[in-house]
Amino acid sequence: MTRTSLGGAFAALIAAAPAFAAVEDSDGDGMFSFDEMLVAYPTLTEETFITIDTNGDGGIDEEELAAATEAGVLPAT
Ligand SMILES: [Ca+2]
Ligand SMILES: [Ca+2]
Repeated sequence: MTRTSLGGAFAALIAAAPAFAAVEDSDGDGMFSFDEMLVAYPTLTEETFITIDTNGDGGIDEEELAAATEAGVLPAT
């Protein structure tokens, strides 16, 4: 019973966090590269990455990531 309630609290925590919080800009250039996106989305394909990169600058900014999350383009994690 304890395990069930703990699981519920954990699920609520995950649901409350923004979906893009999982992606980390590890080199600090202000954009998420394909490699940085792969850390959060291991099944991401280059084709999907290009689709998400709507301004074609080779990196995903937070706006593009939020739009992709809303559109459901990103693979499930
Ligand atoms: Ca980066
Ligand atoms: Ca971009």
